[in-house]
Amino acid sequence: MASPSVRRLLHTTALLLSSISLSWAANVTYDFEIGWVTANPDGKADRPVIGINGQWPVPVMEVNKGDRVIVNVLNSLGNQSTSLHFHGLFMNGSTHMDGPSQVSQCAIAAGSRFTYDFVVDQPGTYWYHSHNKGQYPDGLRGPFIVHDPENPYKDSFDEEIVISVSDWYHDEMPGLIQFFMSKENPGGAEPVPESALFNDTQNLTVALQPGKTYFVRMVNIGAFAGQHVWFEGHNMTIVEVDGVYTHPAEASLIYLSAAQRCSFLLTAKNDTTANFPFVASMDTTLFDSYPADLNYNVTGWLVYDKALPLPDPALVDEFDIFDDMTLQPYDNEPLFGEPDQTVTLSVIMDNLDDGGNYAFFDNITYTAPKVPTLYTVLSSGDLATNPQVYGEYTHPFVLEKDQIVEIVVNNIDPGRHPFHLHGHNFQALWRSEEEAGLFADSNVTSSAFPAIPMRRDTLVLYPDGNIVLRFKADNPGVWLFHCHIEWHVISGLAATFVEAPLELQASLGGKIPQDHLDTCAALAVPTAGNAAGNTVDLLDLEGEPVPPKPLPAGFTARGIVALTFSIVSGLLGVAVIIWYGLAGDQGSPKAVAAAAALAGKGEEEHPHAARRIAEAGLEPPYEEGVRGEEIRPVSGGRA
Ligand SMILES: [Cu+2]
Repeated sequence: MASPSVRRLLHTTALLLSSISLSWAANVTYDFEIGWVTANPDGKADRPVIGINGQWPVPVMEVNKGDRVIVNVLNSLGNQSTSLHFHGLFMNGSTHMDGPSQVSQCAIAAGSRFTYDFVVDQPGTYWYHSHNKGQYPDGLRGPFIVHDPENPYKDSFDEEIVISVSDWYHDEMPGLIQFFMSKENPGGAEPVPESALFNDTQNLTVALQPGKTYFVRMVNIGAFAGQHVWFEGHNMTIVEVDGVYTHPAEASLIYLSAAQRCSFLLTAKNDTTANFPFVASMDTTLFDSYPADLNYNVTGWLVYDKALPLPDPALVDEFDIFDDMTLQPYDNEPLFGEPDQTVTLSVIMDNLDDGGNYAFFDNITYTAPKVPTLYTVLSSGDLATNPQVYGEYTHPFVLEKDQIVEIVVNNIDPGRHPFHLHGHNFQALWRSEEEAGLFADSNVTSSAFPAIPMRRDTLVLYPDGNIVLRFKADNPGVWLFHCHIEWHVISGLAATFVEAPLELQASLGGKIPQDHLDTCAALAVPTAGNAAGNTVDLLDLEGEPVPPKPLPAGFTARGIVALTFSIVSGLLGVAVIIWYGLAGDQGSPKAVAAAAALAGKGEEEHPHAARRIAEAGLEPPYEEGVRGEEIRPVSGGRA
């Protein structure tokens, strides 16, 4: 046992060490001029994309844990406003830097400057993207890596690799959104992407050295599609999800929803006698249709020897998906106690009076307020604790400091939805199987919750199932909780947590930077008052933005949707019969079975998918002439 003086010495040394690690913290400044450039990442279509400093893909942002990050934005788009959200960063003490427009800031007007300034105190794999008007799928999204000198796995790997995966559209979001929300699309069919990408390209090659182990950070920066990802001939040892280190877990195939991240150790083979494909395959169960030219796979290669061929990936029989609910955080944080507040939300898709298809939590489809919600907090005095001031359609929940908050989400919809909470990660206590119905109707009790639950910031909710999450309200701020399918953000699948508003007033009152207020002025957005902009009577919400009215009595939205679907499926049936008649050899049972398996569903359900995979899967899985890009791992980990 150490003597008191030795212990004091050790204590002093520890203090010294901690001050040394603090001194590593740096100011990292990015100057981002956001503007239009032309790109063609899948080799099929030139299109305008949103780039940074004249470049696209946008840069990978990289900082060290503890760094202060300053991002000076100039919006040179000319025709669109913008914003930046740093997905997964807690923004503790800086909720005004979180990014969603009309929530914690005004959009950055065309021609305006705006500075994000925050300290990053968490390690791991994140990403940044526009959080304004469904804009990021037009290109304004990229990885954000927080390196960690104290990475618990630092002795287990040699180098780091960052790989983004994404869906890709040939058309720009404003036009797609207009159609998606129109009465011409009463069933709410989401636009289906044209392609999938690795690192915003196709035919990506990753140079590996035999025997080395790589810390691979994979980020789904897509708009819509979840992605099945696997590496032929190599296992993944998962060690991080969404910025949370986990105990090691072996996986052969992972599913990454839009916005999710997964880091894993991948050990290279000891010989260089072959190269190996890796594949991301979009989750086609999300798609309502299968355009004829859709290739929903993207392939890359682990390259051991450039002189050797890049083999086609093998068809897989089924997707054996790693269940992220089985993960445990490395810090072994125990299950939070019984909640102080429970928020129960049910996901519903329905039509409103304008004929568009909207997404609801219960009876509310999110509609942005006149005044950004944070500015309502800061200008409403004691009434900031009254959810009424934030307006009915921001779907506000006021949380008290340090409450344990439970969120129950029931899916009354046959689609998969990845739910994301800003400002926190959450303990994932429960996820039902598909078709399980309401959580309240199940006989699941607290005893079914894991003692050490997995934590992340984005969790997939299964069709007609339910999830239960908990977090501690220890981060005063205004935080959205929303589905991360961008189509569903647009159609209203969001709620607002106003966390510790009085503490927020005390810490941020009078401190909103002038450039934040200036862009509001440029867009004529008020910066004080309730959701209706009323600064006199904060409980008078007359004039708050509202969604379209419900459908008139006598019309049932479901009836209209059902009618539409039955007409469409009738037409599809005819088309399928015609196709089988014309298909000839393309419809050979082997090809169709393999194709259907690849699609993750029975062939009878989606014959179109089968045909397309049969066509695409039996040919090289990539187009000639697409820019292949080689990446080399960067140094990191063990020396
Ligand atoms: Cu969704």
